[in-house]
Amino acid sequence: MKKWVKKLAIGIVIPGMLVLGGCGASKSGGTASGSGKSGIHQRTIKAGIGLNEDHPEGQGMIKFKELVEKKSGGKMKVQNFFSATLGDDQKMTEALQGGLQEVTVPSTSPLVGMIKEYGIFDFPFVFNTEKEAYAVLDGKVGQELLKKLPEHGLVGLGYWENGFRNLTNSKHPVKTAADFKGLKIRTMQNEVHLDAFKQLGANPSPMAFSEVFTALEGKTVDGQENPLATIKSSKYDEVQSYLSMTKHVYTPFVFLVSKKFWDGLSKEEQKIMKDSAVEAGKYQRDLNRKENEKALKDLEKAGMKVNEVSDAEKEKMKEIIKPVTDKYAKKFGEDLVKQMTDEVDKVRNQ
Ligand code: KDG
Repeated sequence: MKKWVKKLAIGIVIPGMLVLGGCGASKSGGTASGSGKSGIHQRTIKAGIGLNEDHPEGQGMIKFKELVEKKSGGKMKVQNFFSATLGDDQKMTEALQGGLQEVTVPSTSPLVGMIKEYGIFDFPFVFNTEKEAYAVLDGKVGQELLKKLPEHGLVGLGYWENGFRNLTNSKHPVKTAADFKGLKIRTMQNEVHLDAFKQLGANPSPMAFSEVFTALEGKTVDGQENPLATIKSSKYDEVQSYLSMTKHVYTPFVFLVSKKFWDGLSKEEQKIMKDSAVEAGKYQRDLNRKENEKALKDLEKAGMKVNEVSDAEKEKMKEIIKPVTDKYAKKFGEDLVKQMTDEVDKVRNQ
C-alpha cells in the first residue's frame, strides 16, 4: 500500500510528498490504436467512483460518457464503474497514478495526505452557500491547487460537487455543541475531520466510504456525516434515526485523470476530455443542489427525525474547533487560507 495511504489509514500524516514511481505505462485501458499525438483514436476510458449510479455524481459520470463519445464520434469509449466497484477514493487515485485506470472523481478530503493544501476545504463553517464554494474552487485558489497534481501522476480537470455535510446518528438529535460528546462518528480518512470531531468531544473513527453502511448497521459507530443526496442514495435512513442539519463542511469532488494516460492523448483528445468534464460538471452541480433539496423531504418521509441547528450553536462549534483550524492553517499555509476567506467575503459582499 502506497505510503501516503498507509499514513492516512492510521490517521497520522507526516508531511513530505511522495513521488510515485511509474507502474509501467498504461498497456490496458486507453489503448491507442493510432499512436502519435494528433487526431482522435479508439480509446477505452475506465472511470470509477465510490458513489452509486443514482447519485448526482453517478449521473454526472453518465453525462461525461455521453459527451466524450459524442465529441469523439464514438472513438473514445467511457466505461463507468459505480459504488466503489474499483475500490475507494484512495485506491482508485493510486490506480490512476499507476496507469491502471484512467478517471476517478474523489472527494478532496482523502487526498490531503498527498496534497496537504486541499485540507483547507475541510475547515468547518467556511462556506454558507454553494456559490461561495464555486468562487473559490473555480477561482485562483482552486486552480492553483490543480497545478499541484501532475507531480503526483495526476491531471485535474476541475471540480464537481459532493456538497454540504450533515450529521446522522442512531442515538439522539444533535442541536448543540455539547450533543457531540461521546458520539462514535465515522469520518473520512482526513486529519482535520478527525481532530475537529475530537475537539467537540466526539469519538471519531476514520473509515473508507464503502465500509460506512455496515459500520452503522453493526453499530460499530453511532453516526456519520455526508451530504443529503449521499445519505439518501446510500440508504442511511435504514440504519440511522436522527438527521441534524449541521451543514458543517462543504466537500468538493476533483475530476482526476491518469497523467500516464493524459500524456498519451493528442491535443484534440485532451480537449474532448476537458470540455466534457467541465460541461458534465456544471450538469452535476445543478443536479446535486436539486437532489439535496429533494433528499431532505424524502428522508423525512422515510422516518428520519430531522432537527435544525441554530447559527448561534454553529458559531459555538466553530469557536470550539478554532485551535484545530489554527493549527492546520499554519500547516496548509495561512496565505492560502486568507485567499480562500477573502474570496468568500467578496461573494458575500456582492
Ligand atoms: O467515493 C465516494 C466519496 O468520494 C465520497 O462519498 C466521499 O463524502 C465522502 C465520504 O464520506 O467518504
